[in-house]
Amino acid sequence: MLQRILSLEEYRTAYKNSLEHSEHFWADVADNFLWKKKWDKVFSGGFEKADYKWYEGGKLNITENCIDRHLKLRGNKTAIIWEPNNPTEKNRIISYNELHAEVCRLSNALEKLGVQKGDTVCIYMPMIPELTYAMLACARIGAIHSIVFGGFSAQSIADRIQDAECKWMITADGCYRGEKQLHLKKIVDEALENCPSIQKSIVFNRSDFPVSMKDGRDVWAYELLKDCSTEHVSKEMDAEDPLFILYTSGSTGKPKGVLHTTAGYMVFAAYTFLNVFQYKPEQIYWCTADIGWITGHSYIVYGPLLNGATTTMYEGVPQFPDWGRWWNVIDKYKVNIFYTAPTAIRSLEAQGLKYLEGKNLSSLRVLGSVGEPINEEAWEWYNKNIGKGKCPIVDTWWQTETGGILISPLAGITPLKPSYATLPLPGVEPILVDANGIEIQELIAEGNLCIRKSWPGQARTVYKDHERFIQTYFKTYPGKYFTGDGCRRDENGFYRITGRTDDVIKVSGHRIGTAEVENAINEDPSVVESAVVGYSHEIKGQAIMAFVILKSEAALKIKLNSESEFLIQKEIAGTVSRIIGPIAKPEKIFFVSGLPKTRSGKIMRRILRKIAEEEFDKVGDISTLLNPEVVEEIKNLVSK
Ligand code: 7RM
Repeated sequence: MLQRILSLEEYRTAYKNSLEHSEHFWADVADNFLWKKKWDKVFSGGFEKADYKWYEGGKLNITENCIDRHLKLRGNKTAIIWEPNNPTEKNRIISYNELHAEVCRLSNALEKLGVQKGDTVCIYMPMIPELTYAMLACARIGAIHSIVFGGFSAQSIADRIQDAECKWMITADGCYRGEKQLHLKKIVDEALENCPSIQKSIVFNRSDFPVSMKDGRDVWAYELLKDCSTEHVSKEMDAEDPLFILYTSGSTGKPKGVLHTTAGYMVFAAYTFLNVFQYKPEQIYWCTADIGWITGHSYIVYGPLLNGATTTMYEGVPQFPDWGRWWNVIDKYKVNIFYTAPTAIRSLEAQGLKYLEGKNLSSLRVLGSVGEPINEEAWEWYNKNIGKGKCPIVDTWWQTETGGILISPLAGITPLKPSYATLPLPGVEPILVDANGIEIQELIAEGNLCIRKSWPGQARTVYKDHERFIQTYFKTYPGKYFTGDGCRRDENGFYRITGRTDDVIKVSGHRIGTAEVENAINEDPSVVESAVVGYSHEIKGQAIMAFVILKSEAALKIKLNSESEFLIQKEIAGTVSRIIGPIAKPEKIFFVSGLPKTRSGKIMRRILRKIAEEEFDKVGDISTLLNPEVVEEIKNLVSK
């Protein structure tokens, strides 16, 4: 098995070694996996053409590493603990043996249907074990999974299916989230109306909601699985064969299909999980993310299973049936490692301490944070009330594109500093560059965060758009990977991520592009044009503020009847929800007569951002704008 870094001294040695003998370092890490054939070359290529490859010539199947290799010693060990939305419903405990049987069965079923190596499979599923089986079955037969988060709309699913030309769909009839019932199959049916590339849609049964099955297209999973064997010979994959696509928002245009490949992602997910959380055999691990996001891919499924860990999957929401639910779950399963997002920590903090009463959290050893900067107050609250001052908090910085954690403390091994992601993992070399792209040599510095050299978990491309991949990540600062984040470095060389410097916002840790939201708002029949920015929000970290120019009829309605203002705001929020999903709904919508624009017609979001933060004195020089007068109008609206 993989070796953990066990002391600060070992960390320093490993770090130095990883930079000086990079290929040797990553070969050593990769040696701990099951290969059908070892690689010929550890690394090749570079950033210029973004043609880097890891472990080329290697042959493997990631699911053998996630499952089969554990069976001999740990077949009866729990792989997945599944906690249902409703605490009165029975939970499910799935051993590695059972996981193996289920994944094999589904692999056989998919092959029986005709799913082939290299096919793209869209998965739109609730947080149930079958979602994990579906991803792993795809990986086992060499199909590329493209998971769409359950909170996205029919239109978003359709966009993603079309972009990836998915041939297959895996979904469920419905699911439960808190008090809500979600009719997933209905949403998928709507999406598939515009997706002729889909040949079959496999439907798992999770709810008792009535669904209509389309003849020739829809198949019940239980029918398909009925006589499939629980043994399956996995496909031999090349190291650089695609493993999955995951769509993520950027500053411009539609979400990008970030592509990860097999061996590099595997090595990196496993290595980071083990070292950051310092996972020890028999520990119970729980990450509260949804598998529809990268955090769920890497740190609910692949990272933990590759290490033979017990990973917890919770179907519901933190406030159901009340805000004590997560503490009950920790108590119930004696969770040792708990990984969540700052936005959740702040929501829980806001409930006061009463929900913690009577909950035994003494099993906790390590706490984690991910998705957005964690403010000091939330860090301290988490440390004191959840970790009882005894659990290191790993503030893990990474991205969909990085595949796994790049900067983070190693729990109990490297030092902590509240609100700092602290030090890079061995094998990762962060650098700060100034606005001109010059690397900042001073130790204490602030700048744009870049990474100097490739690491195995790095995304390989944007699916079917390599040019966009190069443009987005490697052109701003030639020769470096640009993260899109601003960052500070202190006297110890610790990194503090300050947030995105582009038009990407993190709302409750969910990544959303302002351009997507604007496009959705502009689809609304009442709207002429809009501009969207993020602003600080006490609980969500960031929230969405929209400035909208209405068509004259709609504007007139508001003039005549002030109630219509609220109705039109609701309508626009509804439009965004329908087109993207509820997570992209603007928190605040202001109707304006114009948007601040340059003489060439470009919207000055920088000005809107300052106004949204109510930093009116930092708006700067507006005299060169086409329409400086709107700035005053917008300031007045926002400050009201
Ligand atoms: C894992 C994930 C990536 C963006 C990234 C940052 C922000 C993530 C932290 C963080 C400060 C952290 N992937 N971010 N983790 N900022 N501290 N520990 O979130 O692709 O959805 O988003 O998230 O801005 O660029 S993501």
